[in-house]
Amino acid sequence: MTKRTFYAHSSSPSYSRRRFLGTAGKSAALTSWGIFGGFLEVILGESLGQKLTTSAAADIQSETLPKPDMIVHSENPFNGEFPPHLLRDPVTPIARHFVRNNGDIPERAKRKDLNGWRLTVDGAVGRNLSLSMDDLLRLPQVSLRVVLECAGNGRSLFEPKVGGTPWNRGAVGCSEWTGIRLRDVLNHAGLKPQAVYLGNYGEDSPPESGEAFSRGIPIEKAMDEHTLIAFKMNGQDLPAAHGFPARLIVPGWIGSAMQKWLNRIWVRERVHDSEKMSGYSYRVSSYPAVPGNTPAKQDMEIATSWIVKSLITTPQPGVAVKSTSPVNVGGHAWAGENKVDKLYVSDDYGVSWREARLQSPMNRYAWYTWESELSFENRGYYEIWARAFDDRGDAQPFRQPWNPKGYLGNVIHRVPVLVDSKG
Ligand SMILES: Nc1nc2c(c(=O)[nH]1)N[C@H]1C(S)=C(S)[C@@H](COP(=O)(O)O)O[C@H]1N2
Ligand SMILES: [Mo]
Repeated sequence: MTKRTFYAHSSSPSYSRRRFLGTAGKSAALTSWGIFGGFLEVILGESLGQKLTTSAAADIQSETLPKPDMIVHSENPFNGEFPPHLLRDPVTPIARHFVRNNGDIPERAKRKDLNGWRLTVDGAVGRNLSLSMDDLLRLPQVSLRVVLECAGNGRSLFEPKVGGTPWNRGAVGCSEWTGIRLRDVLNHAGLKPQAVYLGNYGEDSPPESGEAFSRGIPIEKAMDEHTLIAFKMNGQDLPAAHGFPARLIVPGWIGSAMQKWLNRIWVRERVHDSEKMSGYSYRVSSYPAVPGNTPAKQDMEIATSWIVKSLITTPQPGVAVKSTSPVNVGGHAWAGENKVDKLYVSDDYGVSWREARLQSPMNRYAWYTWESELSFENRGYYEIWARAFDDRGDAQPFRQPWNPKGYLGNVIHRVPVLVDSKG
């Protein structure tokens, strides 16, 4: 039997400095994603905001929180998500994108004030940088559709219950991010050979207890051509809640890697060891934990990329349908660093499965959309189940594997429907 991925970090390449140097310069990722290569060429060098999509155009201008129809988990710090049936768009409008904050939104972001803002780069670099927005905007610009999902999305589905923001399934979106490549900035600073990791900082104030939110990524991922410092979301300046004026976009990885209100990149000679990189924060056990039993700290490993997952956005849960007409079902699927290979749906508790039509995204790291039809011959209560497979053969589980903080939840999504036999 082939060994299945337990958690995302085990499916990621090992991030040794040596491997990074060995592959630098080659664009291995592009060859397997021909469509993406073309996409990149088309939009490279375009001025910010030209690449608008229909959904983007419909985005609300208002930055008031909560966004309309949002399920609010907390006001201070602000955390809110949307129910899956409001996440139908291929490109998630700003008005439907979840918000996850550990601290307060910086005043600068609320005022949209660039005055005095700099991005500093220091640590294991040839020269320290202090860059203005104008400096950054001189670099070539790129747009990418990227799934942004909180590591804790699905946390409320863990049994036994775990602490933390009780996200259901809506702490995920796929918007279009425009910015510059992080590697262009790092190359400008010049990485020293000892550089292994970034420690990223934002302008949000620390919460009452503990340090300011800071996380990091390995140099290899930082130097990947898809890793961005973004200034725009769906063609608009970043909204205050989403990181104005700049945030990281680390495609395929958990949302916490995507530092908002970015103002400092500390190039480190060791794995970043801030509070949010340590202990049980954004870490999962290196072995399948006994549900409810917290593994020792030394058995926890940093959570990196997401694992295969899908969402049913149509129909809305609990909808009443007629047995005479087929029901349209559909949603999205994504798989971190991997491709989505298949999506199956079931209406009989997983006894039989039907393959859905799966549409590849415009570029790597965007979510796939899928659709199918189901017909019901008898009245009663049914559940629509969706199960995605990635190109490594990993699939979504039927029961949620447990870890102490409820990260990387990807148990299959189930949506109830009521069928009325009278047609
Ligand atoms: N500076 C800063 N960056 C941050 C956070 C934060 O609290 N502060 N939260 C992170 C987490 S946990 C997630 S899931 C994403 C959420 O991004 P969004 O609010 O734009 O959806 O931002 C990440 N970046
Ligand atoms: Mo998150």
